[in-house]
Amino acid sequence: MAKQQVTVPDIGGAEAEVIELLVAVGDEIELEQGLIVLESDKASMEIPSSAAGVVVELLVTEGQQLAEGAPVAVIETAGEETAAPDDATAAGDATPSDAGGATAAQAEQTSVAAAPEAAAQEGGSVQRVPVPDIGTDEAVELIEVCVSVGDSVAEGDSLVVLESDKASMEVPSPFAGTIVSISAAEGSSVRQGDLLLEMESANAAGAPASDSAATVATEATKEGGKAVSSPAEPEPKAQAMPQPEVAADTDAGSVYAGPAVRKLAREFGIPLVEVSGSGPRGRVVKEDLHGFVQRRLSQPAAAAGSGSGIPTLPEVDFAAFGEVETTQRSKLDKLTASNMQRSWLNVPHVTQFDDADITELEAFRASMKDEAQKRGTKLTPMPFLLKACAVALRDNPKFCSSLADGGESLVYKHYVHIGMAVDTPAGLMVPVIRDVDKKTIWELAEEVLEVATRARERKLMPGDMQGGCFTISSLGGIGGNGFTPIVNAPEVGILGVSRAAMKPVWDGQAFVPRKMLPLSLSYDHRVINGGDGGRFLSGLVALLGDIRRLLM
Ligand code: CAO
Repeated sequence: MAKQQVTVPDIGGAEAEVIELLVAVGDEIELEQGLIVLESDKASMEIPSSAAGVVVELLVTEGQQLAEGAPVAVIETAGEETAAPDDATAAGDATPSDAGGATAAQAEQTSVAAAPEAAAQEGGSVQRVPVPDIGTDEAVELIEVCVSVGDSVAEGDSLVVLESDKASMEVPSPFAGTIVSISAAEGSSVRQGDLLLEMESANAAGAPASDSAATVATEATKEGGKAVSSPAEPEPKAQAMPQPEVAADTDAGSVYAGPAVRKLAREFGIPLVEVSGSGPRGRVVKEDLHGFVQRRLSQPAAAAGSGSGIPTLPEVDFAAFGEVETTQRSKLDKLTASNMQRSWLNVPHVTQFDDADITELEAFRASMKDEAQKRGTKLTPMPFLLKACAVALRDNPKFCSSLADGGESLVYKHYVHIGMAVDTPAGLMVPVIRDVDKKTIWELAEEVLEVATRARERKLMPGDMQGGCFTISSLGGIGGNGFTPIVNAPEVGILGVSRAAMKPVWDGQAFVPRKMLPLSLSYDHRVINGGDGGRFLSGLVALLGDIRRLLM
């Protein structure tokens, strides 16, 4: 075990305030993990650890003013004890390999690479503006392009904002002029020397207004082998990464926040301007982002009209009004509830009603009772309903379709698979009877019995409940004279069947007793209009009124 002290790197001479402690004693940290955030009147920066290990001492407190070389923390590492690192290795972006000659070489390059380069153009006033010295060889993200082609900018105006995981920085315009072209794209990775944009100088001679501004980071000195700029200098905005400006995100330009917080906010799509800062001088800290997200997540429950726009129902303490018992809902119940809600919310429903005169059908059905018994089956109205629907679907193919491509197209199914709602002790299930159009009434009668039994015994397989084109929900055996079924999306239609009853029907001369079957047809009004619905339902009524038509 060895102990290593982390000190404040070169921060350009001035003192800076500790505005945030990012670690606590006992924390296990990684190499380059931020320890504290320092902030001057010009920039905020994270001071990273120069070692991986455990924080055994934290030598600073919030609000303290620190200068270069001040001890920050002691890290216990797994390796051998080493002397306190020099400023360069403790600096924000400085890994040991950055120190010494390599970084000095970078600094050398800076004055060349960051300088606007005269483009080989007629008149010579168009200048190329590259990425200045950003104190690292690594690529950084270009998070914002602050200008557009044609914009007139003054010297020092922000052109782009760059950000690493440690700092964000503006790159200011090296001279006054007009933006001619922009090469860099938001979200791209750039390195020192990469072309950002081209500008036409406002200066008649076509030269940069001032060398110091033009070269952006050319004031960099080589202290400890590391390029730094002096914050005391009025002009340079973009400096080596240890001295980033608090990013001037246009939306969040006035927001006071450090780079890590800005990065986190961007990752979560949090508009920083809407976050109130609880840090020193109103600075937005990570906890403010957490609080913002938590508040946003809880808003739909609290505020009507927010989120999806559907106000949630308030929780009620029913026990306050009398004795209650709470039971857990089955998975099936909850699944049905969620499917129902999804369909109800997504599908614009219309329900049409009609009564089918099934007097003759019922007479026929009664006449077949013995034969059904001999066949070991039961002939309820359901097989006739299935068959009639299959014919109605054939005659009205839109009812056998589904929306696709987000509503751009309709898929017409050339098969007739009909779902049948089954009331089971475990909840509602909808097994699908396949190729109804190809089966006889006897075959359908057997299958209705068989799938209803399997549903009630919970022996249906998932595949038995898939692939339906249309659904029949019959409450005829239970009761009621009408209801509005919910479309089983992505199907577009569902038939509700209520209990048949004898009713007086006017035959033109007198009221005659007829067995009338109440039908309700719900459909997706995005696909089916009232005319389609009317044709389907009256066709169905005609088929059930005279079952010889099923043969046609
Ligand atoms: N009018 C009058 N009587 C009817 C009828 C109707 N519309 N439909 C069925 N009946 C009669 C049957 O003929 C049978 O009488 P008998 O025993 O005298 O022959 C009795 O009612 C019971 O029929 P059934 O319900 O067992 O059989 P079925 O083929 O008509 O229906 C099934 C099968 C599985 C659809 C049904 O049992 C069922 O579960 N229905 C509930 C569907 C449901 O829950 N829908 C709501 C979904 S949304 O919440």
